[in-house]
Amino acid sequence: MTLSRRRMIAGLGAGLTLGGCQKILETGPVDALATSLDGFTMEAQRLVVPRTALAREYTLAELSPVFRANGSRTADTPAYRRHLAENFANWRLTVTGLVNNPLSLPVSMLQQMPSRTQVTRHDCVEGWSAIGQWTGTPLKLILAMAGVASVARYIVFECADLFGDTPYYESIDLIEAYHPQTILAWQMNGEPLPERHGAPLRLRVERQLGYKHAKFVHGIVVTDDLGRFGAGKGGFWEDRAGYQWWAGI
Ligand SMILES: Nc1nc2c(c(=O)[nH]1)N[C@H]1C(S)=C(S)[C@@H](COP(=O)(O)O)O[C@H]1N2
Ligand SMILES: [Mo]
Repeated sequence: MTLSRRRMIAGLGAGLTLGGCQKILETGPVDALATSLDGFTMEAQRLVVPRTALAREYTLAELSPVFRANGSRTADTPAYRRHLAENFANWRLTVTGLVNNPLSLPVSMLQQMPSRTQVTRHDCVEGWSAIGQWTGTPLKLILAMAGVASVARYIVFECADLFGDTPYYESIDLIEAYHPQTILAWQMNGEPLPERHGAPLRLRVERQLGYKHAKFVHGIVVTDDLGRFGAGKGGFWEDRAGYQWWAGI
């Protein structure tokens, strides 16, 4: 089912020579068509695949020789440049919102927590995929440290990269947040997470399409209402280009 869905999107992308997310933004009708195809397959899948199922994991022999970097390849701000030069020694992941204990965690502390390593396939809505190995801290462990309030419904990820003046942001629900393969990754293919793939921390949420995998994450906000973020649809591209908030694959 995933494959046929990917073929449809890939065919769409090839036929109309879509390039980056930016191009999708510029081609409204194409995006609308992709969105309606998405809607159809997502609905069909929701009927048959349990939300808690694991995404397929691959062997190291199956790693893609080239893993494309997409969207922002850097968070090109003076502050980010400084963090990069300091090897992220002063980067903090803040956890705020509907939590009992707001947190501000250095990357080194996340790296000392139990971690998970997984080899998975990244599927971008534009029609390309790549297999990579990711190591990171399970999001559920971070949420457990913060103590999520019972009224919480969504987790919002705040990123350091800017599109004009607007930082990228994304959100997921609590089932995705507590899924065993949902991690804040700080390693890719056994190496420190490269800048272009979202250093020092990026979300891997393996049951969802690429745009949900927030890179350059510095803030996690626990909320009961996505309406307070951006234009209210739960993510940067959801608000700008009609991408589906539910991007399950
Ligand atoms: N902060 C941030 N996260 C982001 C993006 C972005 O532009 N900024 N692009 C998204 C998209 S569309 C995809 S496909 C993946 C690409 O991840 P990669 O660069 O590691 O391949 O990141 C996602 N996360
Ligand atoms: Mo993407």
